[in-house]
Amino acid sequence: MSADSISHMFKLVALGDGAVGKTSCIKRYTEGSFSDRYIMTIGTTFALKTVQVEMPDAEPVSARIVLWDLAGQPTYNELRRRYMAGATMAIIVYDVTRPQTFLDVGEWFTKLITVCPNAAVAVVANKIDRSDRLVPPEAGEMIKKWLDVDHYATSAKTGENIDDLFSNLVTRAIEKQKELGPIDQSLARNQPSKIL
Ligand SMILES: Nc1nc2c(ncn2[C@@H]2O[C@H](COP(=O)(O)OP(=O)(O)OP(=O)(O)O)[C@@H](O)[C@H]2O)c(=O)[nH]1
Ligand SMILES: [Mg+2]
Repeated sequence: MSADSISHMFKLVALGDGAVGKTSCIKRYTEGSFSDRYIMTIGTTFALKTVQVEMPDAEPVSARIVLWDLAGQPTYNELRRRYMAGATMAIIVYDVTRPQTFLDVGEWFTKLITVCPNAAVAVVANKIDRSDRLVPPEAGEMIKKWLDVDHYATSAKTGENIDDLFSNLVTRAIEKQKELGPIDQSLARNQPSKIL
């Protein structure tokens, strides 16, 4: 397969409580920028990114990701459920300075898995650049084993681990597609254009 033609299309959804840094992680990844100002996401927005992914024991593949950035505020529950449909990848973000956002990760995971049982999921401990961190790194290890997901400690501000988070998720999603077979692949490919 040629590396310069897009062979995979993925829908990624970002979940987690309000102000944990979902928009900031996506912006850092897709635009390489960060702002300290908080502008609450209203409803939903999306961004696009095309990536080359190195695959173990195979040629690199070119993948396009549609990143859906969903508002974390509870008012948007119903909207969020609809927009999660067809996601092949998800990040569930919490803020290491606000323990409640960590405690809510299990609930976000349940919401996601009921709509997208086959999604590749990463839980993200964001804002690790801050000196007032309250959620310890061990909590991340616990959640990784408990939910059987990837876990990354990131800073959208400095960019630490942001690229690793997304590129490893794409690799995982491609592997999952292979396991699931052609029917799920075509569903995943069609889903973003159906919604758009
Ligand atoms: N220090 C620091 N601040 C961050 C980081 N990520 C986000 N922030 C700040 O946290 C606030 C909220 O970030 P957003 O990305 O808007 O959060 P969100 O999860 O998209 O919030 P909603 O759209 O309301 O759901 C903003 O003021 C950001 O500048 C980080 O890694 N480090
Ligand atoms: Mg936002």
